[in-house]
Amino acid sequence: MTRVDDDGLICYSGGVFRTMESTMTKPIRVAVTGAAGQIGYSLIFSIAAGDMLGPDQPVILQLVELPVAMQALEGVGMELDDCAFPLLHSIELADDPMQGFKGADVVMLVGAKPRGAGQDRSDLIKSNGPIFTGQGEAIDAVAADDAKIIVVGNPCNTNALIAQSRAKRIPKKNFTAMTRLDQNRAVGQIARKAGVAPADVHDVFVWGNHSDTMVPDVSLGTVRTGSGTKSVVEAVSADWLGGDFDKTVRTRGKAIIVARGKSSAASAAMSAVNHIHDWFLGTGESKITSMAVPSDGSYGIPEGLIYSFPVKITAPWQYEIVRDLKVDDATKTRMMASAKELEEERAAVADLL
Ligand code: NAX
Repeated sequence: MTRVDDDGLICYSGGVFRTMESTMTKPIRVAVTGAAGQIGYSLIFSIAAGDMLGPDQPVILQLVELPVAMQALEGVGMELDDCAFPLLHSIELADDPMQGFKGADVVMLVGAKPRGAGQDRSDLIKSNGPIFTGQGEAIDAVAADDAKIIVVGNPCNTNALIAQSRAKRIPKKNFTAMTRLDQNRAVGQIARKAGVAPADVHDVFVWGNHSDTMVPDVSLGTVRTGSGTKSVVEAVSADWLGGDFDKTVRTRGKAIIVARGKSSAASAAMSAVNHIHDWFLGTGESKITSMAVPSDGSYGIPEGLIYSFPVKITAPWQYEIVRDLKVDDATKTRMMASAKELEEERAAVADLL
């Protein structure tokens, strides 16, 4: 049996008649900067495979690089072609965000310089900050009205603030930064310690800045074991949570640089995919996830800072900060220290805002 779709194409797949509904869904335009970099090289293949926006959602990839990296980007584009991803509607390459962000529904700001040897955080802010003024302006000028933005390039929270300040047309709430890698690191450590799969660990999250002042929080966390679901605190020891666990999560980025000689890439790409996936499609079995989003003043965090909170996804592309959690004094002190660090970062880039 055959059937002819609107374009006159006969659709037949794997012996099962398949309507072309999926390929007739309007493609989502995803712009990615730094697409030829380490993270980009994992990220864009995962997006094209459907990991981020779901198995029925076609995508248009709009890949943005510096002029100097365009040749490498062309090579990446050739590899994307060679994968023949069923969901990859088309690929556009650009060395200018004013072109690369045109009509983008999702903008993933990955491109930035990683921290060099001997560079401290304030040097990094000064060298990467200006990238995000231009990109914020390009988002304002040409992206979709309701574009959703994730900033991965470090210092990601403050870079998101800079881009947001230059894109007044786009709702402020749509500017987010990635702390999902920190959450995933925490989940990975707990799963390993408890002897379960990461899929059995839920509702662990992080507060604050994507830096070593972040605060991993397991107070809502659960672990599913053979003998039922327990709180994280019951499943692993409190001593370990307050000691090795906390330190490992907060300093994991540095440990990976020492071991690999390069910063995290595949895990960062996976986490960016998770961030957008959950924002669009929900958190599955978990009730919450971590996203760095504009503070609304909850928990005394100064309004406007892009701060990692536990959030609930209430509808596609809608999140709400989880309010009124009981926070113990020690955690509150650390949350405020991370907020203070973000206030200092904001002051350091005041001329860019
Ligand atoms: P790479 O140096 O491998 O790649 C960066 C790419 O960005 C390069 O190809 C470069 O040409 C491009 N680029 C630089 N400026 C650009 C601009 N203005 N427009 C477009 N492209 C531009 O770095 P990679 O390992 O991919 O890391 C990218 C960023 O992610 C870094 O800032 C890094 O610090 C940050 N990270 C953030 C993480 C997070 O959890 N938020 C974790 C991983 C990573 O450290």
